[in-house]
Amino acid sequence: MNIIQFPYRLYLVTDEALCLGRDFYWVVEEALKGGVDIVQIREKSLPFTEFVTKAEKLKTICDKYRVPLIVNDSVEVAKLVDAHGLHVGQEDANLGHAQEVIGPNKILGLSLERMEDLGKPSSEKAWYYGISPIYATPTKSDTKTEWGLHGLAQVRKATTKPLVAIGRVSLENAASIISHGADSLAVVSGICSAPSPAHAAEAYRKKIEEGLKEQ
Ligand code: TZP
Ligand code: MG
Repeated sequence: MNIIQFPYRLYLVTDEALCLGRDFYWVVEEALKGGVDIVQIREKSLPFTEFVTKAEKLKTICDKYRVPLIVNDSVEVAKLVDAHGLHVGQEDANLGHAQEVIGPNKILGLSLERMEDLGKPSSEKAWYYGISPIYATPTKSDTKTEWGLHGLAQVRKATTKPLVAIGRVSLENAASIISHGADSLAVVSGICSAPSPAHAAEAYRKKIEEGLKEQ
């Protein structure tokens, strides 16, 4: 059965360092129980073989919940573990090449860092855009535009592709980000570092429902 079905609403982006010493796979599984419906494995410093092993384990867990696993940056890892997709930034792999390597029915995500990124021919190949960052966040410091709600609304007017907001998405700002046009919220610390990742995910889902009613 096909588990690729947009729109996803709550996108967990992993960071083991933010799991407060708890078992990484437990954190992800709790988040899935709470209502995360898409997961991205994001590893910036793991050696290749460890990245592959970790992605394989996560894929098994995600498959159990019928939730797609997306790999950040590495076309090779996405291909090797038969992930459901790949997410890249502006400086990373070319999306056309990535699609050729990983296959035609794989989700391709692209981070938008500036309004001009939308006009690039390669951007058209993306299945969804990351609004990166919606708010500046300590989790990722090398970012460019802080889009804010105004920037998000501008991108919303310029494209019909799904928009995923990422960057300091909290329970306080979640509903307003959705009501300003985001289809999904991507969260790292708000779930990975929550006392209960399952309860946090449930709470984000409720905020998303609130925001959708105001769209
Ligand atoms: N890309 C843009 S902001 C960000 C990424 C990976 C990190 C978001 O982390 P947090 O903890 O949800 O603010
Ligand atoms: Mg990247």
